[in-house]
Amino acid sequence: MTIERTLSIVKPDAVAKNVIGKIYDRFESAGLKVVAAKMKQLSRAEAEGFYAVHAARPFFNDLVNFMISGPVMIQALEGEGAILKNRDLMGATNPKEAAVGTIRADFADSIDANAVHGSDSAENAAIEIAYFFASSEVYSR
Ligand code: RTP
Ligand code: MG
Repeated sequence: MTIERTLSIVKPDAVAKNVIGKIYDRFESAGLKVVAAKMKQLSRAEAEGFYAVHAARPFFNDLVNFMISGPVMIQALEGEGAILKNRDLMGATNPKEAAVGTIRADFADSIDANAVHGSDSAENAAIEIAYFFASSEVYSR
Protein backbone atom coordinates (compact mmCIF):
# COMPACT_ATOMS: atom_id res chain seq x y z
CA MET A 1 0.00 0.00 0.00
CA THR A 2 1.13 3.50 -0.69
CA ILE A 3 0.43 6.67 1.26
CA GLU A 4 -2.36 8.54 -0.51
CA ARG A 5 -4.42 11.67 0.05
CA THR A 6 -8.15 11.99 -0.52
CA LEU A 7 -10.67 14.83 -0.33
CA SER A 8 -13.46 14.42 2.19
CA ILE A 9 -16.47 16.67 2.85
CA VAL A 10 -18.77 16.51 5.85
CA LYS A 11 -21.99 17.57 4.09
CA PRO A 12 -24.54 20.14 5.42
CA ASP A 13 -26.80 17.51 7.01
CA ALA A 14 -24.00 16.11 9.18
CA VAL A 15 -22.70 19.57 10.10
CA ALA A 16 -26.27 20.51 11.16
CA LYS A 17 -26.51 17.32 13.23
CA ASN A 18 -23.34 18.30 15.12
CA VAL A 19 -21.46 15.10 14.26
CA ILE A 20 -18.28 16.55 12.70
CA GLY A 21 -16.22 15.20 15.58
CA LYS A 22 -17.81 11.75 15.48
CA ILE A 23 -17.02 11.53 11.76
CA TYR A 24 -13.44 12.75 12.30
CA ASP A 25 -13.08 10.00 14.92
CA ARG A 26 -13.92 7.40 12.24
CA PHE A 27 -11.10 8.75 10.06
CA GLU A 28 -8.55 8.92 12.86
CA SER A 29 -9.47 5.53 14.32
CA ALA A 30 -8.88 4.01 10.87
CA GLY A 31 -5.40 5.56 10.66
CA LEU A 32 -6.27 8.48 8.38
CA LYS A 33 -4.75 11.84 9.32
CA VAL A 34 -6.46 15.19 8.74
CA VAL A 35 -3.77 17.15 6.84
CA ALA A 36 -5.94 20.12 5.76
CA ALA A 37 -9.35 21.37 6.89
CA LYS A 38 -11.74 24.28 6.52
CA MET A 39 -15.40 25.05 7.15
CA LYS A 40 -17.05 26.78 4.22
CA GLN A 41 -20.42 27.86 2.87
CA LEU A 42 -20.15 26.85 -0.78
CA SER A 43 -21.50 29.21 -3.43
CA ARG A 44 -23.69 27.73 -6.14
CA ALA A 45 -20.82 28.14 -8.63
CA GLU A 46 -18.39 26.33 -6.31
CA ALA A 47 -20.77 23.42 -5.79
CA GLU A 48 -21.56 23.17 -9.50
CA GLY A 49 -17.85 23.19 -10.33
CA PHE A 50 -17.05 20.58 -7.72
CA TYR A 51 -19.72 18.16 -9.00
CA ALA A 52 -19.29 19.15 -12.69
CA VAL A 53 -18.86 15.47 -13.62
CA HIS A 54 -22.53 14.98 -12.66
CA ALA A 55 -23.81 18.07 -14.55
CA ALA A 56 -25.90 16.03 -17.01
CA ARG A 57 -27.44 13.75 -14.37
CA PRO A 58 -31.09 14.18 -13.35
CA PHE A 59 -30.15 14.62 -9.68
CA PHE A 60 -27.63 17.44 -10.35
CA ASN A 61 -29.86 20.35 -9.28
CA ASP A 62 -30.95 18.60 -6.09
CA LEU A 63 -27.33 17.74 -5.33
CA VAL A 64 -26.14 21.34 -5.79
CA ASN A 65 -29.06 22.78 -3.80
CA PHE A 66 -28.33 20.38 -0.98
CA MET A 67 -24.60 21.11 -0.96
CA ILE A 68 -25.26 24.87 -0.57
CA SER A 69 -28.00 24.43 2.06
CA GLY A 70 -25.54 25.08 4.89
CA PRO A 71 -21.83 25.11 5.68
CA VAL A 72 -19.69 22.06 4.98
CA MET A 73 -16.47 20.84 6.62
CA ILE A 74 -13.83 20.09 4.00
CA GLN A 75 -10.70 18.05 4.74
CA ALA A 76 -7.83 16.29 3.05
CA LEU A 77 -7.09 12.89 4.61
CA GLU A 78 -3.74 11.14 4.35
CA GLY A 79 -2.79 7.54 4.98
CA GLU A 80 -2.18 4.10 3.53
CA GLY A 81 -4.71 3.47 0.78
CA ALA A 82 -6.59 6.58 1.91
CA ILE A 83 -8.93 6.79 -1.10
CA LEU A 84 -10.43 3.30 -0.79
CA LYS A 85 -10.18 3.32 3.00
CA ASN A 86 -12.30 6.48 3.15
CA ARG A 87 -14.84 5.05 0.69
CA ASP A 88 -15.09 1.94 2.89
CA LEU A 89 -15.61 4.06 6.01
CA MET A 90 -18.31 6.10 4.19
CA GLY A 91 -20.43 3.19 2.99
CA ALA A 92 -22.77 3.07 -0.01
CA THR A 93 -24.17 6.27 -1.57
CA ASN A 94 -27.69 5.33 -0.47
CA PRO A 95 -27.64 4.96 3.33
CA LYS A 96 -30.32 2.27 3.09
CA GLU A 97 -27.72 0.14 1.31
CA ALA A 98 -24.75 1.18 3.46
CA ALA A 99 -23.07 -1.56 5.52
CA VAL A 100 -23.59 -1.59 9.29
CA GLY A 101 -21.08 0.60 11.10
CA THR A 102 -20.30 2.88 8.15
CA ILE A 103 -20.61 6.66 8.39
CA ARG A 104 -23.61 6.78 6.04
CA ALA A 105 -25.40 3.93 7.83
CA ASP A 106 -24.95 5.71 11.16
CA PHE A 107 -25.37 9.40 10.26
CA ALA A 108 -27.07 9.77 6.83
CA ASP A 109 -30.81 10.24 6.25
CA SER A 110 -31.24 9.83 2.49
CA ILE A 111 -29.40 9.48 -0.81
CA ASP A 112 -29.26 13.29 -0.97
CA ALA A 113 -28.51 14.01 2.67
CA ASN A 114 -25.83 11.34 2.88
CA ALA A 115 -23.43 12.91 5.37
CA VAL A 116 -20.10 12.71 3.54
CA HIS A 117 -18.31 12.99 0.21
CA GLY A 118 -15.12 11.12 -0.63
CA SER A 119 -12.93 11.14 -3.74
CA ASP A 120 -13.43 8.02 -5.88
CA SER A 121 -10.00 7.78 -7.58
CA ALA A 122 -6.42 9.02 -7.25
CA GLU A 123 -6.93 11.30 -10.23
CA ASN A 124 -10.07 12.87 -8.76
CA ALA A 125 -8.51 13.12 -5.30
CA ALA A 126 -5.72 15.31 -6.67
CA ILE A 127 -8.20 17.49 -8.60
CA GLU A 128 -10.58 17.81 -5.63
CA ILE A 129 -7.87 18.63 -3.05
CA ALA A 130 -6.54 21.35 -5.38
CA TYR A 131 -10.12 22.65 -5.84
CA PHE A 132 -10.31 23.63 -2.16
CA PHE A 133 -6.73 23.90 -0.84
CA ALA A 134 -3.55 25.62 -1.94
CA SER A 135 -0.57 23.27 -1.61
CA SER A 136 0.68 25.51 1.23
CA GLU A 137 -2.52 24.68 3.19
CA VAL A 138 -1.90 20.90 3.14
CA TYR A 139 0.26 19.75 6.06
CA SER A 140 1.58 16.32 5.16
CA ARG A 141 2.65 14.48 8.32
P1 RTP B 1 -20.04 11.63 -3.29
O1 RTP B 1 -19.49 11.95 -4.67
O2 RTP B 1 -20.85 12.76 -2.71
O3 RTP B 1 -18.96 11.14 -2.39
O4 RTP B 1 -21.06 10.41 -3.41
P2 RTP B 1 -20.85 9.05 -4.19
O5 RTP B 1 -19.51 9.03 -4.86
O6 RTP B 1 -21.16 7.95 -3.26
O7 RTP B 1 -22.00 9.13 -5.28
P3 RTP B 1 -21.98 9.82 -6.74
O8 RTP B 1 -22.44 8.81 -7.73
O9 RTP B 1 -20.66 10.48 -6.99
O10 RTP B 1 -23.12 10.93 -6.61
C1 RTP B 1 -22.85 12.17 -5.98
C2 RTP B 1 -24.01 12.49 -5.06
O11 RTP B 1 -25.20 12.68 -5.85
C3 RTP B 1 -26.32 12.18 -5.16
N1 RTP B 1 -26.96 11.13 -5.94
N2 RTP B 1 -28.24 11.05 -6.06
N3 RTP B 1 -30.87 10.25 -6.79
C4 RTP B 1 -29.83 9.55 -7.22
O12 RTP B 1 -29.95 8.56 -7.92
C5 RTP B 1 -28.50 9.99 -6.84
N4 RTP B 1 -27.37 9.42 -7.20
C6 RTP B 1 -26.40 10.15 -6.63
C7 RTP B 1 -25.84 11.60 -3.84
O13 RTP B 1 -26.08 12.54 -2.81
C8 RTP B 1 -24.37 11.37 -4.06
O14 RTP B 1 -23.65 11.47 -2.86
MG1 MG C 1 -18.83 10.59 -6.08
